[in-house]
Amino acid sequence: MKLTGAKILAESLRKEGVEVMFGYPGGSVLPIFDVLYDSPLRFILTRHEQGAAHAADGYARATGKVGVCIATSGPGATNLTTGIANAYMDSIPIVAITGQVKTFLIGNDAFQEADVTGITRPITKYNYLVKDVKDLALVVREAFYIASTGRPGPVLIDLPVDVQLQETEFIWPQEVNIRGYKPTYFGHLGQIKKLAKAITEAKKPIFYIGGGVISSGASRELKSLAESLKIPVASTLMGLGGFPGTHELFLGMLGMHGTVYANLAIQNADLVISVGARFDDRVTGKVDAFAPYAKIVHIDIDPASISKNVKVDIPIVGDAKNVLGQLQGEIKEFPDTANWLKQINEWRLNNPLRYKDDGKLKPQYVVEQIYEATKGEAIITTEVGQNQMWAAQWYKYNKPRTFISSGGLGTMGFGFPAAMGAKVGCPEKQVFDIAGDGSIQMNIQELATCVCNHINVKVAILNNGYLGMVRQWQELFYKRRYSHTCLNNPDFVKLAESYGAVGIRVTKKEEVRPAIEKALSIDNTVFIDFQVEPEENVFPMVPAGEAIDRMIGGMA
Ligand SMILES: Cc1ncc(C[n+]2csc(CCOP(=O)(O)OP(=O)(O)O)c2C)c(N)n1
Repeated sequence: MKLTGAKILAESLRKEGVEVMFGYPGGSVLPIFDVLYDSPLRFILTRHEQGAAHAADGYARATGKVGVCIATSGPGATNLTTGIANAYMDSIPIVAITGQVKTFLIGNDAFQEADVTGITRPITKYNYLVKDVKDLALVVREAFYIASTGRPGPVLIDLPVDVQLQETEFIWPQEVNIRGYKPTYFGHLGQIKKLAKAITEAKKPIFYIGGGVISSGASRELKSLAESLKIPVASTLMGLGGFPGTHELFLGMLGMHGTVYANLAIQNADLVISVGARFDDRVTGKVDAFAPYAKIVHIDIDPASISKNVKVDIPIVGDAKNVLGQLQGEIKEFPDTANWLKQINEWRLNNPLRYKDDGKLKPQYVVEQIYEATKGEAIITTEVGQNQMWAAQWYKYNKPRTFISSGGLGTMGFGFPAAMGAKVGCPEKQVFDIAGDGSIQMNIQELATCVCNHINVKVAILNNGYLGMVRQWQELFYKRRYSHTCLNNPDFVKLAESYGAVGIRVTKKEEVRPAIEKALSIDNTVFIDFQVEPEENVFPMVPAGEAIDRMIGGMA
């Protein structure tokens, strides 16, 4: 039977197991929206295309499936780009579908034309402009395959409106075979043996884990290896949840706002085993001074990321789960790490994460109370800034896919729509967006999406009246010259109410816990406006470009 391009698209999405899409309509996607009118696919109308892309991203991070978003041509498509770049930087599988002007108008500056494949080339893993309806089914099949295999990432399909209307026979390709695209899933045995030997000989080994542990589902293998070898584990922001946050071998986050003991451990280690992490500058600080005494091992599915930032002694290309499984079989002798763990525990005892508890309303306290009230079982999303770092430091993530944050791009406005996507994907979980008063205003319009679709998320606004993280840098490095970082905020409680959500205001420490409990008991989206100490800072902190053991505000 012949189907139109729009119908082929819907059928193909169904074949891929897509349950939900986030998006926004327009002239160049009208045929698709017409098909959606009577399709069983759940469609969630966001209030901005950026919200749709972040929602698809949050859905993907929470569920491990591919997130899907759709927008019209021109401004709809360009509004998606921040969300696409965000997913690209954090290696998140999404498929973005955009409408395009009619094929014969492409290149003519037609109304609402934007060269979206050109614009997104550097921020997608792959992208397609479909000019012939006969290619469409295969393109969709390939797009999902590319997005979700190897190092995951966003794929874009740009679909001209006339192609959506053309008809052809719908043939679903059974297989995909893309020339030149063959991810390596298993590590080279010789390299793994080298690593096993290095581990046996090490006196001060450490695991440094990143988001790759989560995307490859390697947490179990990692835990079993770390426990049997007694090797401590430090994590990047993206890796949080990849190893249990309450485990005695866990050192917390490392890098710019990492714990003192994680940073000291890596700087004194003789073997750093990096798993699915990319040596981001927020982690390494000054690269030449990073882990100066260590042999460096890098396990990563993406060969291009190996030795990109830091020169690696033992490179291992492969899927983290497989490689750690292979490694387990190769370890013949266990290292003796007793002294090393003793030393790390001394650092830990002397330099715990801390804040001054002076009876005022502190953001760290708010995050701790969210942790207690949700028993550590919520999915936490974050915005960007101090709120993000406090959420990383003060909530403990015991399971993968429970901490969802914009790591690579650091996108303000990510957390709220991502929370929406996560809740749609995991309706049985509590989802909390830990937000700043600046960031939440970047996609606050998604309140309407939440309320209209009964997406029950909680938002904890750590309202300090400032663009806090930038203000912190101005305080520390620009002599407190607060240039354009003081905010003039709306009444968040009234604002939430005006959308049909619930707003709660908290100004005192003793109101924190009851407010959180109340929010959790309400079956609606709730904004809690925590009016926290305006000039609280995130510590410890490594100034940009310094070695990561040059921390301020955290050492005993
Ligand atoms: C889209 C975007 N614009 C600008 C920045 C730069 N930036 C990083 S943190 C920050 C301040 C965030 O303020 P707020 O959301 O109030 O959070 P706080 O740091 O106070 O917790 C800014 C402006 C960014 N990360 N993203």
